[in-house]
Amino acid sequence: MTATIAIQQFSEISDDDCQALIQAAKAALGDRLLILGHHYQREEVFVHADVVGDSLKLSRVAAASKAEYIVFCGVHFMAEVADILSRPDQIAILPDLAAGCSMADMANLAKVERAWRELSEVIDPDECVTPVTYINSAADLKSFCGEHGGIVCTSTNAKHVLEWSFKQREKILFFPDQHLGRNTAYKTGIPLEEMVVWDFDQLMGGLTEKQIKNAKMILWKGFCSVHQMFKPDHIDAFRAKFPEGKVVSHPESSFEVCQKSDYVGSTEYIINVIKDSPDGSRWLVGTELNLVKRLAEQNRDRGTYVHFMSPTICMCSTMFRIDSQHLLWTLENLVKGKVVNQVQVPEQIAGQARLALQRMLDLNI
Ligand code: CIZ
Ligand code: SF4
Repeated sequence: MTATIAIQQFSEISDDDCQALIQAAKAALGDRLLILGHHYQREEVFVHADVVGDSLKLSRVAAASKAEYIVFCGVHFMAEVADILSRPDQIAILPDLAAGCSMADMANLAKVERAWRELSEVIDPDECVTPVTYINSAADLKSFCGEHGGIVCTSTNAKHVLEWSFKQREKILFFPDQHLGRNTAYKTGIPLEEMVVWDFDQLMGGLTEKQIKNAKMILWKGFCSVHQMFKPDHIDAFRAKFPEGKVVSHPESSFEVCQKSDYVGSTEYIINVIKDSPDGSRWLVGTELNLVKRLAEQNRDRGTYVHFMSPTICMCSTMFRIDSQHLLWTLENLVKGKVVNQVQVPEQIAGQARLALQRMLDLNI
């Protein structure tokens, strides 16, 4: 029996050499393999993806795929979603298991269950709160939502998901990203006064009984370390220099940044807004650096300038862990019939998580 090839054997292979070897491994695996690539992925890996997109698009592709192996160039929660939505005989793989999401890690099941228990001292959450988890969360939190009549959202469909959720129950507990929750709820017409932040390190989230009873939107105190780098001052400085320029931000950015932006939306939205803009326009973009660099590259030929919002380099450092060497390592093992870095969600979690994901997919947004 052949042994698994160790990752150490790949660390010395240059990026350039990896490119040809990855192509050869892909050719050997043919349609038994599907590589999915998230927009935030670095270029040398991104180019090998069979399908690129945001987590919503990629989760739909994973669900419809016939491939035996789904290699996800993204982060851990995305590979979990691919595993949950694919058939039991399909295998989801994450080329580096350390590629997590720091925002997803800001909520965990113990803390969310504690919040639910504490809320039940003041209101009956199963009667009046829809739990909504951003797709950037561990599978057991999606399962929690499935079990409690809740749902998953992505940044592309968050508004529709919140509208659905308010039809079910009068309040929402939204985790883990307070910014996506706040920016989206505001867009659906909820005033800031009806939103509170649940500080998971404090008893009762640091809130009074009255605050909880009056709130429509209970926002988990999580955030994305990449998107929190964008500041209103960056937008002011851009507008002072380029008054004709436009600003587009991701809703994981702060409320103040989103309010100052001309457009706010998910990665797919940002890509389309810039693609559809007139030749020669100028953009300031508040989202992950690899995507902004790609947009600058793709639009340069038509005289369109794309600027990154922060003066400091900030990219998704966890996504960055998926490099050519890890992708090649994964594929060469598959060629030899060896599966490395499989992401498998236990069925007792996957069942309810699938329910919460399916409620989202059924909205057809
Ligand atoms: O949903 C996704 O893929 C993420 C993480 C961001 C976005 O807006 O696409
Ligand atoms: Fe998570 Fe932020 Fe990276 Fe997105 S950019 S995967 S939210 S750490």
